[in-house]
Amino acid sequence: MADQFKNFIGGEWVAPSTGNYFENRNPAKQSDLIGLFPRSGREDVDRAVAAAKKGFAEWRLTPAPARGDVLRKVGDLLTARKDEIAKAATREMGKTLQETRGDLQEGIDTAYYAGVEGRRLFGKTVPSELRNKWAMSVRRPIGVTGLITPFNFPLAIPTWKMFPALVCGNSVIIKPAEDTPHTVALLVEILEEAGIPAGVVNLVHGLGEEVGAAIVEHPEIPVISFTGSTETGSHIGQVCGRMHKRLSLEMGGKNAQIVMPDADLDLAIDGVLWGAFGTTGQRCTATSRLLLHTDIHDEFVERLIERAKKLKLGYGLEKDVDVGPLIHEASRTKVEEYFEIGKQEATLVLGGERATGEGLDDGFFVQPTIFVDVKPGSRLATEEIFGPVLSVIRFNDLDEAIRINNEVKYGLSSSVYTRDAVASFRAFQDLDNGITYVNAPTIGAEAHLPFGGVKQTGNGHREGGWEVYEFYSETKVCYLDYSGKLQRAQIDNYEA
Ligand code: UN1
Repeated sequence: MADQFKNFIGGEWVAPSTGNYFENRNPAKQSDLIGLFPRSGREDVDRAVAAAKKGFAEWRLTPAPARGDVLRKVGDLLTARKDEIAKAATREMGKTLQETRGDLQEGIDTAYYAGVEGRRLFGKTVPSELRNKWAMSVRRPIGVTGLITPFNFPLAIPTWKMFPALVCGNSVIIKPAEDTPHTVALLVEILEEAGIPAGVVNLVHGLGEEVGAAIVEHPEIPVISFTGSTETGSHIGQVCGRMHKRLSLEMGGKNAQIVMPDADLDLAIDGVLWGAFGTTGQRCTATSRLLLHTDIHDEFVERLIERAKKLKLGYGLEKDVDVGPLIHEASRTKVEEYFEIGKQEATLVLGGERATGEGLDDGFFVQPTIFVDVKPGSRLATEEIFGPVLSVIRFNDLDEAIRINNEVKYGLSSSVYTRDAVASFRAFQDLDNGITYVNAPTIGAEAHLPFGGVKQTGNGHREGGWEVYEFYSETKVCYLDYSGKLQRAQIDNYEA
């Protein structure tokens, strides 16, 4: 009998009101059943909201440095259980142990960063226009936050949302992706162990269209943060717009690595292998386009294929595995559709098929795939695939590369390999992305810097970094007039 997991509401592990559960299986070995997780309903979300409102009433009054101390403890506990949690994440998510350890490290960094931030949730003190009047701003918590997280970074992304929300004094209802519920349950267990008061963190498992929708539509959850597909994000945006909710969206990407003729080609090859095929391409920051200067194009492609051929596919807990499976059947079907689209639109030089053989037949494996002669504007060059598919595009000069980079609807990250300072600074200035790397791949965000994209990647907010603390708190301005008389702003100061 498989383990049956529970929701965490009001400080207790409870069964779903629906009595229903869904199966969570290992994407590398479908026969490995990880457990049964609650397929919760609206009633469970209502219960979580009631608990989170109670939790908030107390937590908002807990001094921010004390809230931060809880998160520093969370960082310690996560560090102590790093191996165990990372293994559980690899088992249900599929990426290699090295990658899930990195994913967790980002969560640990976020915990310590948030912990310190509790000691400096700064407002501003500003001179008033008037005599004997004091003016300042402070940061206030908002209330219950609804956090909806994806499968691909099952550790880092929930922490990016939960920890700043908590340090700012809000309470949390988190709904993890149905593919990675176990990892997030472990995170919540650690928050409980660190002493987070009852009701401050609540976990409701379930499906997006059921629990996710109930959270987004709930009138008593004023803040929503979502990372996932552009399609779902657009729908959430409409609901939150109608209900005047504060919303942070982090959605798709079609990120390019640009290689200039003066680049260190070995370094650029290392970068694209990690950017395109790490996490099996299932990152919003995945390198899905490789823009090669015509002078180095042919040599680069040849060397890249040689290296990519050597990538070892398999179960992420096994030794020397480089690339794990896709997350589920629907994802593999989608990637296979792009194999066919690519074969029509461009020239296939590597992969393009399902991966079979020893250790692969029980999971959702596909071959790392490279297309060349990809035309800017084609489906392969513009649509997010979320799989290990790299599209190579040739260019003649930096202006053209910048133009190609910018002609997709997404704008998360970009990367340029060059030794030229002018090209680097032009890239920083002209590439339409939230993040640009020089001589590093399109992935590599650090927890204390703002993460997010422009155009249809997001809605202007950032995760991580200092900016996220503004998202999870409200600015309140406080004036104190000690002049003892009525002072009329804009009248008495200028016209008296
Ligand atoms: C994502 O791609 O979905 O370096 C998030 C990065 C990661 C986070 C990526 N730490 O970009």
